[in-house]
Amino acid sequence: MSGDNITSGESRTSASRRRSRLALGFLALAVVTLSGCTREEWMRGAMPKPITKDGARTLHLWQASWIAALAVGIIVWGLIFWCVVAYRRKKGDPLPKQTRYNIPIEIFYTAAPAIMIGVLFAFTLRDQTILTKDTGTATNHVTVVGYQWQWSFQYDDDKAYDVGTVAAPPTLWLPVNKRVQFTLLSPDVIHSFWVPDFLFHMDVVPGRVNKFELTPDTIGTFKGRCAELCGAQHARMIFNVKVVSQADYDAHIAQLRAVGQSGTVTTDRYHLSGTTLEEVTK
Ligand SMILES: [Cu+2]
Repeated sequence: MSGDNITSGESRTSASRRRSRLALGFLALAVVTLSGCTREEWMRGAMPKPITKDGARTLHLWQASWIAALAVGIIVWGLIFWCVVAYRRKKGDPLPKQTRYNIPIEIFYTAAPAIMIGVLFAFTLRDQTILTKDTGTATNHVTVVGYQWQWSFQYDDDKAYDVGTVAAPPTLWLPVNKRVQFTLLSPDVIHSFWVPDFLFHMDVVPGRVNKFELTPDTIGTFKGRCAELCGAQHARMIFNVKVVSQADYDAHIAQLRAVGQSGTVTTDRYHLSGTTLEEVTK
């Protein structure tokens, strides 16, 4: 008897030790995770700071969705904890009445999520329509070609271009505060043109001409990548974006022209003609 007591006592101690170790582990993880974020990053819901005039719209949609999700979460968690505490079964309590096929409740929990999704959908559709609108006000036009495994950027108004290679990723130069319209083309498979700090990306689909606009308003160098798993070297489809003053942009265009990268993009695989990619036969 006394031997059994010692064993169960020991296993209780080791179980509680395990629990406290687990709790400490979670606490350490929380500290590490939370301390990595500034207050501003928390307020943005871990989204990058937008570097375009248009990015605020995406950010607000993201923040509002989180607020709505948290409000629903608080109500649901609150109800769960209230039930757990208020209706905790006490010794000798009989099993409560079991409820099933309660039509009003079933209608409610079918309709409520449908309404929530409907609201999220409506706001998303509204913002997407605005963000992908062709406003006709762009004063800078760039044709982006995504191909296995890099990008080329043609500055349509300035008749110059940049072509990347896996060994030497390209840089897209954009003058600050100038509305730019991107035209996205692919000669092979689906890619996705993504600059995380734009808070926007769009697929680059062969046989389709996709367009979108934005106005970069923050000078700096930013990272870009392909956001669509497009094959073995997908991860090497990286590039940089430089948002610069008009003078710096003009200097870069002059530099491209000086090294012969003027006119329309021609690589060993394709030649760009308007929005058509002509295959180069070797
Ligand atoms: Cu790709």
